[in-house]
Amino acid sequence: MYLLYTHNDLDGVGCGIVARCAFGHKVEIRYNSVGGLNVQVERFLEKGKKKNYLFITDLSVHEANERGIQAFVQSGGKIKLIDHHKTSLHYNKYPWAIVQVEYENGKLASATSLFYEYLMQNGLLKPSNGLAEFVELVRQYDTWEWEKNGQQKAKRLNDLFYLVSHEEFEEKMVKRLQQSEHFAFDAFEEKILDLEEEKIERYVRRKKREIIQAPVQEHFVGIVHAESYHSELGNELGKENPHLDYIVILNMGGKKISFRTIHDHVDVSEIAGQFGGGGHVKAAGASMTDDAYRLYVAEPFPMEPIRADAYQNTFNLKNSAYGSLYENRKEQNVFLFSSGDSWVVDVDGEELDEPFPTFEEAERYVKRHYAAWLARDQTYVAYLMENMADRRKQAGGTASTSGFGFIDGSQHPPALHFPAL
Ligand SMILES: [Mn+2]
Repeated sequence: MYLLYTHNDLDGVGCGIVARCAFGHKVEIRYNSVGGLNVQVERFLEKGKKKNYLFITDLSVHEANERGIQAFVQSGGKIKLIDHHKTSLHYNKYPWAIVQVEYENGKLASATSLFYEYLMQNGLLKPSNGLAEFVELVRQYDTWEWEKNGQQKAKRLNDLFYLVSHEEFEEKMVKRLQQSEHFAFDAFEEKILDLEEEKIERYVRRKKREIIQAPVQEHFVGIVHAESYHSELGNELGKENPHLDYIVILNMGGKKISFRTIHDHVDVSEIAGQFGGGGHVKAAGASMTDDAYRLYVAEPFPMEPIRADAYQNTFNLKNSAYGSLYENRKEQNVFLFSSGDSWVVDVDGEELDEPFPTFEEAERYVKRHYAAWLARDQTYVAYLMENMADRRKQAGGTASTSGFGFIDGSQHPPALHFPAL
């Protein structure tokens, strides 16, 4: 008898589907959360049945189980752990583990693709075109390669996965892969997936209005509470807020945390590791420990959500030669303008000492330290007029009155001509 203990996401259940194609009813499959696996493995080791063959895929075990597996295998037990998480790489010192994050051609591995290849190489699975296509879709989804490849089908496969139970998905896919040469959705699924896509978009849009930003340890972090669509949210919120080091998605009911980043300077698997979790460099997860609760839930709780940049502006644009105005919940006016080769930040009339070499760096600073967003045109125009009037007063009315100009000799841009004003 074969046993498969695997993860309960698409990649984990992908392993279940591959196993079913290889072993039919001769495999017992259990889908586990990250936290649920250790108990299963403990029970398996306690029973100590040497005739069963256990595969563990897409998940890792704690240290006691690691030692237990090693002892069990040394005494003749049969266990294989196949994973692609960076935080599992140290298992490679054991003969019972195959952990690979990346292929030689630079593509990222998934548990499903590694398990599929393992079974093929060991003569346990016959090659099939449809199954190969399915495995590749799972791999692209799990590694997020689908996005840069424009492989919408991989994304839709994951959407479909969350619309039905794991068992139903497994059964549906196995039947389909055994019957046809190519992997495809049927017309009804296509229709449902269109609806689901719209639903996800609405959900993500709503969550964009709930995100708060907080300094946590040495990082600036975006925090949002959500039960579903963590990958989509992590990606969207990360891209919309590049000034944040990483995004944290809290599932209070499940007591779980997801960590996502779009940046190379942060490794979220290390951050998840502080709370006993793990994963990949750009996507990781952990259980909600007391520490995590304090840092990500309790302390930031009184904070208000950050607002998105005004997006329909004609005048107040980023990187503008006339300067760009930001505002925040403290009603501070933060004005970014270029002066010579650098960008200066003015907060309520006081210029910061250090200029920035680029607009992007100035904006990143302003967004991190002032939680500010790009103001709307209306606010911008009012700010410029007031600012000008103040300066005129200071200068005793000697300023040029032709058009909307800053006073000559100031560091501000010299002229601003908006016919619409
Ligand atoms: Mn995976």
